[in-house]
Amino acid sequence: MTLTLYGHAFSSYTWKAQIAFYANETPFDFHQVDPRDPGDAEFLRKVHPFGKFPVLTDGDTTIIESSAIIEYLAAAYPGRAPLIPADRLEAITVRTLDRLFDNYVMASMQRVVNAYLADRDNPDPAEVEGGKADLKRVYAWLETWLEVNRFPPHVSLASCAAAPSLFYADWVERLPEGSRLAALRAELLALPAVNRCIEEARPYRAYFPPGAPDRD
Ligand SMILES: N[C@@H](CCC(=O)N[C@@H](CS)C(=O)NCC(=O)O)C(=O)O
Repeated sequence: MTLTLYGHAFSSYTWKAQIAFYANETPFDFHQVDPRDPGDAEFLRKVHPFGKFPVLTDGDTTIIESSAIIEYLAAAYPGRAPLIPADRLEAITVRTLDRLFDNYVMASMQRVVNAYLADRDNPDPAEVEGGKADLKRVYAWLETWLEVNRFPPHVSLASCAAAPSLFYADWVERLPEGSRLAALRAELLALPAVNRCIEEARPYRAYFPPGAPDRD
């Protein structure tokens, strides 16, 4: 059966799924979506209530939402990467981190990005400052968590969620220098599966609305 992943190389949630594919060397076709393409837009609207990607098709099966795609890969195409730990209690930690990175790191970074998308020259300061304040708040929580817990072995669902969210969040609000969280970001970025996403996304950096820094 052919696995097809619909997404975009610069999209953080697409990375999340791609990292799982790359870590297990699971073969797949990549369909780079162009939301201006009527066929792509219609397909996304049909399969996802908000037309969001990534989307995975496996024959007649369609999976939406990045976390569900990774759960699907772990169940249907297991490989050496412990995407979802077999131990059910360890799996809870991985799923909790996935929710934290998506709902608080990614979402707060996206809030700032959305303010620039709405008005690149005059982004709403309440949205920009609100998003940055929420990032600082979740950074502090994660720093405390990392003081007492070990991050789950790579590459798990937690790594897949943490890598793109920390990659882009740091561009919006820098991680504190010398922090455990900054060290985790560096560790994640050095993983071959993550590095591949970074390189594939490099040509699109000019699209980052607040402006991409000259690093990474
Ligand atoms: N909760 C979704 C979020 C997906 C998402 O926000 N995708 C963005 C790209 S990173 C998207 O589809 N943007 C286009 C749009 O919203 O129309 C998931 O985990 O897959």
